[in-house]
Amino acid sequence: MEYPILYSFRRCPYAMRARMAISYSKITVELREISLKDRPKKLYEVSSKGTVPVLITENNQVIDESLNIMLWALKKNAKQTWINKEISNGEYKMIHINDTIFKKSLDKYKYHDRYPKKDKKFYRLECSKILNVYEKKLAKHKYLKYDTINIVDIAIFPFIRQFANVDYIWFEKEFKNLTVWLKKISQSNLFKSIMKKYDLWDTSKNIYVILGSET
Ligand SMILES: N[C@@H](CCC(=O)N[C@@H](CS)C(=O)NCC(=O)O)C(=O)O
Repeated sequence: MEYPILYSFRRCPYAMRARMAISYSKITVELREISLKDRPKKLYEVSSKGTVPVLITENNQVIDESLNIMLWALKKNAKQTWINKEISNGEYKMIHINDTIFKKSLDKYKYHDRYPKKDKKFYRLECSKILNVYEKKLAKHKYLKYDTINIVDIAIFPFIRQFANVDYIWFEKEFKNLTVWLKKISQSNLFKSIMKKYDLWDTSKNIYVILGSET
């Protein structure tokens, strides 16, 4: 039996959210763990962008955007509760803000030495403007949209995790609600299940990974 193929990199936040949706939907994929520094030619053959994650479905459809991989996985899961049939405009907008504005400021905060025009605190403040919005939302609900976990939580979580890890003590003091939210997702079986370590993909062996967990 041939399974869908997922090109992935363990620590990539986009790949993490794709793996979480696949795992949540209990889909079996052939996981191909790659090194970003030494990407296999095959990756560029399937998608010229050369980014991860990339999914090749059982019908040979190539999906090279992590959000689309999440939606593909959720559509296969009749019991999923992360979206209401389709992703809503509001959900899409929140994820888009994360992937554009927040991601840019996050990279500058993480690698502030490479962006000497401003200092680390400036980039941290830029990120915090968006995090403050989440902090307020979490004062009303357990998760970013509702009291139950939603696609927005999962799509945004790996990026907030990166932000928190730059200076966790500061993060914890500044964002109390986000700290609780982050811990809940980080400690979930779902997240643990997708962070297992795999050997790099070797063209001579296929690594079959059965992703499947409960939130
Ligand atoms: N919009 C893409 C972004 C994926 C992405 O940028 N992945 C990073 C790894 S975290 C990557 O492959 N970077 C290599 C590059 O940009 O050449 C998605 O959501 O899948």
